[in-house]
Amino acid sequence: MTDPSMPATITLPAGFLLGASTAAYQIEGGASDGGRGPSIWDTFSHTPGRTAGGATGDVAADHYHRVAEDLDLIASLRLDAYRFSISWSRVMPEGEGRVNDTGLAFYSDLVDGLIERGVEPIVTLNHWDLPQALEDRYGGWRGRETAYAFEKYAEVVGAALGDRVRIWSTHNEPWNNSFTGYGHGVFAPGVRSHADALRAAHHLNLSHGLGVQALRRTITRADAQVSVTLNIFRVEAETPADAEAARRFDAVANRVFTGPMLRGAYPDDLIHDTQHLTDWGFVRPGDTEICHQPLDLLGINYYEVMHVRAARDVVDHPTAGTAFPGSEYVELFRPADLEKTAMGWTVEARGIEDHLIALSRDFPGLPLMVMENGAAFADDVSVVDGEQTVEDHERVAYLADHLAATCRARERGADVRGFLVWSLLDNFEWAEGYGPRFGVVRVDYDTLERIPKRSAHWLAQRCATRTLPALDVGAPAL
Ligand code: IFM
Repeated sequence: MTDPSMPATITLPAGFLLGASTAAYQIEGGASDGGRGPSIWDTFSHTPGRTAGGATGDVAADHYHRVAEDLDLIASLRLDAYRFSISWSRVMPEGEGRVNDTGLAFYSDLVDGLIERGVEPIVTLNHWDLPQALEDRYGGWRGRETAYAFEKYAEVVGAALGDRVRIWSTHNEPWNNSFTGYGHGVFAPGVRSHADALRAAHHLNLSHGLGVQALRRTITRADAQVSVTLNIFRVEAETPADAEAARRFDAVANRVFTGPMLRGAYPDDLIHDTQHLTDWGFVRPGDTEICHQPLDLLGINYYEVMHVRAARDVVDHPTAGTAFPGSEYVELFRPADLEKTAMGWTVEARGIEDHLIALSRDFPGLPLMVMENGAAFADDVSVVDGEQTVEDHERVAYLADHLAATCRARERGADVRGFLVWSLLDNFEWAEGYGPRFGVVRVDYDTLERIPKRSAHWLAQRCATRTLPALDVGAPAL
């Protein structure tokens, strides 16, 4: 007889997509190959002092040259779905106008290769690597013209891949694109201006709406699902007295995107909180209607809970060296008693469960998909019988707990359609270079050899058996 007090094995729901995510600049390399033009991340990473150890994406995981091997790797893991992003400057080297057929063919072949292997391709159009030409010509996302260039780019990609790709995201984490790139300057293009960050956020919102319209015009699959992937933060106030701090942070971090994209308006409190920085004159009549397009899916990237409390003095964000616009007196903190990843991020699986339930209530009728969840840990390579292995039990525990929490959120009514691990491969972690390793597959950066870690075998088993054994959940990392 089974003990009812023991947690049961979780069976993954039919149709639930389990897989892994990557992004172009983080894995591709081949930075000047096949007619690719430079992106703002090429320029930024080649500028001294911008990335740890001067790391660039010139080679990264060399996926551009090893795509056949990587397709076989994906197939060997039996992933349901593989999410990748398209390098805009590989497809349109100047960001607009001329289309580079070689670049487009690379992605078309990748899509075919996935479908042949029974893996669902999921495409993101913008994962931060804006063509440098658009930065030079229009000031990048500060320029309204960039939103219209994005519309054309979406049209080109939609027309080329829209007969085969079902699931699409316009942008990945526009928060980082705008606030980290144009506000804090820690990411490309390295601009430090809160007013510019808000301006960039609006043009990303506008481009999302234009991009959705362009995809709907060009995709021919009748069952297409168009989404945007946001890292909506799970914001938790330390005490009831910190509720105002939580409201402010939620406005500038989350509702600046969900307002126009999902509700058709910028929140009044956000405009009020940031009026000392900008008059919001860049929002033209009719813009928010464009931003607000019907979506089939909302992509969510979740890593940790954002714990906030009110502060007496202006608080600079620890990694950014500056405060958040309109949230100058808000402190983000990480409770000391919680486990941390190699990024210093807290491990709180219950956060994803609460988050998905809250989001499904906030946006009823809009299905959710976890497009990224994962963790960096200091992986040790050991050699067993002459073979290299990585026994990354901490990552297995992290993923098992977060997948279980996602399934619980589903059982409690959240319409979650899938869970994608960040990331398939160790990769270029932006300003942090190649130090943090998020992959379930290790990349030896000297030889570029791929070594599936214990977590890759764990993921393959989940995909094959469609179960998550209770033993894995809450298991201490060995
Ligand atoms: O590597 C990034 C990814 O590009 C976007 N989401 C968070 C990941 C980990 O920092």
